[in-house]
Amino acid sequence: MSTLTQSPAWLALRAHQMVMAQQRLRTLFQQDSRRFEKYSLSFDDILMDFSKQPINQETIDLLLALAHQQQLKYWIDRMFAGDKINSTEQRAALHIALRGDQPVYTDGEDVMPAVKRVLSQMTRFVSAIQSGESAGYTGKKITDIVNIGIGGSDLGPAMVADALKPYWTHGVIPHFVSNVDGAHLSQILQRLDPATTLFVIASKTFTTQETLANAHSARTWLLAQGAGENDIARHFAAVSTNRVAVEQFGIDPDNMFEFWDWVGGRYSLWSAIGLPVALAVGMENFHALLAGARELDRHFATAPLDKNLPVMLGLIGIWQINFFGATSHAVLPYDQSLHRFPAYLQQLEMESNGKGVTRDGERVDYSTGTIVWGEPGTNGQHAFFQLLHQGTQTVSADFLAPCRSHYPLGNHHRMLLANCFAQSEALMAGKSAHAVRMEMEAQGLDAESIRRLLPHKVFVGDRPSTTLLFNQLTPTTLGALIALYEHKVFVQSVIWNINPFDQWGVELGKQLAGDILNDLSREQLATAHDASTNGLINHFKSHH
Ligand code: G6Q
Repeated sequence: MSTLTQSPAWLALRAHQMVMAQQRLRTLFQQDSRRFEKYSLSFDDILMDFSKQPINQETIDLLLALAHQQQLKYWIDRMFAGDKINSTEQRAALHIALRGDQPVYTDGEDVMPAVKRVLSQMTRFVSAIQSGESAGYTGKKITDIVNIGIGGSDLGPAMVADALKPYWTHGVIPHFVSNVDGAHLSQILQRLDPATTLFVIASKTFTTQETLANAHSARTWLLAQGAGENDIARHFAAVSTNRVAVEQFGIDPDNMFEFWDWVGGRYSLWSAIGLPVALAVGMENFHALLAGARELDRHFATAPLDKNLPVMLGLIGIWQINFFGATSHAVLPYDQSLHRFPAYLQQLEMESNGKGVTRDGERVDYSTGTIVWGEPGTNGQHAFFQLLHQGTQTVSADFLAPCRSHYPLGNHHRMLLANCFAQSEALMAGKSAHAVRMEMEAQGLDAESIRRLLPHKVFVGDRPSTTLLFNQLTPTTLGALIALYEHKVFVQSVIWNINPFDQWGVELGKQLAGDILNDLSREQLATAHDASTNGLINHFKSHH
């Protein structure tokens, strides 16, 4: 048994869960008219309502006791101080510095001058592209950006660029290619004019197989369309920590944007990895995104834990995962602009907290990172919500919605939000056998039909959710929302005593794919693997 699951705070929560599991959420609402006020928090224009979670004041007190026991404040301070909290890679985790305005030291050096220098370089580059001063090889203005990157070098900027589409007012359209499947790059290039296309090769290491393959194919395409070797410099930029590899690829060092090993891939959208976003929405809006995150960082670092949004969001997740046995977590944005948000969070949460050993290398005996999934509402309602309402799994859910849409269209936004609120209400309250019977009687159904149908139409309720409402999806609000989830993930990692900033599972995939690529290219049959893998390799070779 681990010290965590035997600790006083953990055992107290376990005992308390047995009490709370007997409580009906709808009864808790009936008993306390101030439940919403008591169990919701605000930060700037973000309202976080967690009153539809199975909690009372004692739950919060016990969760906070767990946070104190696990030294949450100490770990928050260490992250902000630039300590090397990513212990397996001996690195700091300083995404907060990328949007910061105060000196932050790691290895005795303030990182802020370098951060500011790259932001200034981005400003010059963005302005030159947007104004047409840096044009393509025929002298035409660049109109399309293709970001080539994968994982952390794709999901963040792709999600943000999509979410901020109303701010694409600079005549530059961003596209994102990640998959090594040739279909991804080919389908995008089919629509583009090489003379007006700029490629941004985004790779922290500049060694990732998929990204380099796509980058080489993009270059071949450009040359095949009439550009010369000397034109490459006008059409390629790179974002990386690996200057040598970027130069070897032939990218002009002036068009290389640096970042640093203290920025994790999935935490890097605030760095020059955000370049395609900045090109599409302009530097002013990119700075607004950073400012939103910076404000949330300040809140995270200074607000009391019980008033701290990321802390409470993280602790509620712990309550669900470790005490109520939630098997997954649904992210349900009622905002089409956030349609990539669940995929982005999937990486953030599952890559950060999908770990089975503690910081000290001990195997854990409790659940850590959960499965994150989701789709925008209302689409999900016509697909998987059935399982949320009546399935046998415990799934916790976050609903996210803006009060104002960027796309005012008739009554659409009211209808959207009506669905959002109705779903969380139905999940919480359910529909009792009595209510179902009354409904069917009113419809004139006979007793036999009622008896037969009744169990199918009952909703047990008590399905937990948290709702995040914000005024409008502006760059500032989006920055704050993303930072909220980044810090939520950190809070949970501290409770679980795991390192959220490494990703050995990803590294394994990179290594294995390289080995098997050699087998696929060889004449001889593969024999070095297990029978299944050899069989699959050899089948592919004979059918390719
Ligand atoms: C993120 C992960 C991973 C990484 C990609 C791309 O935290 O480390 O998703 O971002 O594997 O790596 P490169 O940016 O080095 O190409």
